[in-house]
Amino acid sequence: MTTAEPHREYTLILVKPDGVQRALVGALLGRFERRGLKIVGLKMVAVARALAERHYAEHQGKFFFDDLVDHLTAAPVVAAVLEGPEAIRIVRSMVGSTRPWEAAPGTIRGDLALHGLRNLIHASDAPETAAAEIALWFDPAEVYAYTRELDRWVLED
Ligand code: FUP
Repeated sequence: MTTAEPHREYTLILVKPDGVQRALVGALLGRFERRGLKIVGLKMVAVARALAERHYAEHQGKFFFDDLVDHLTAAPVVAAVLEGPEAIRIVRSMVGSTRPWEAAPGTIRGDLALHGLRNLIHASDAPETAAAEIALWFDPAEVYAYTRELDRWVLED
């Protein structure tokens, strides 16, 4: 998998336990599909504590780390790899600010999240983290390369 081609940038999203429990999986994936992004990997995961700790390794030692891990392991999550031009930045802009009260209306968190850790979704924030997170959550064979007829109407070439 490469991010060298402009149309082939990849990012990881997690519909976190609050998103799954609130029955928002379809609505959240639908937003990304409607934007034109391609789902190239998708699965439900009952998250082991060790996986949650690795996912949030950058926050290890912070006061909220245990709460973060508790939350991510509280119920299954849905993990997806999304592909598209500028996928990382586009998905982050659709997700909105970390704190729901700062998230702009029109974003996922600005429309659907209200409080603190209950911010529904995780999305990779940079090319390096996207590559590391995709490798953490998916085997290479679980990320599919396929063409969609509609892409000639979504992409420029
Ligand atoms: P985001 O990328 O927007 O999900 O935000 P971060 O990776 O910075 O934070 C990950 C999670 O940590 C968020 F879901 C919320 C939580 N967090 C706190 O609880 N307190 C903080 O001060 C920062 C983040």
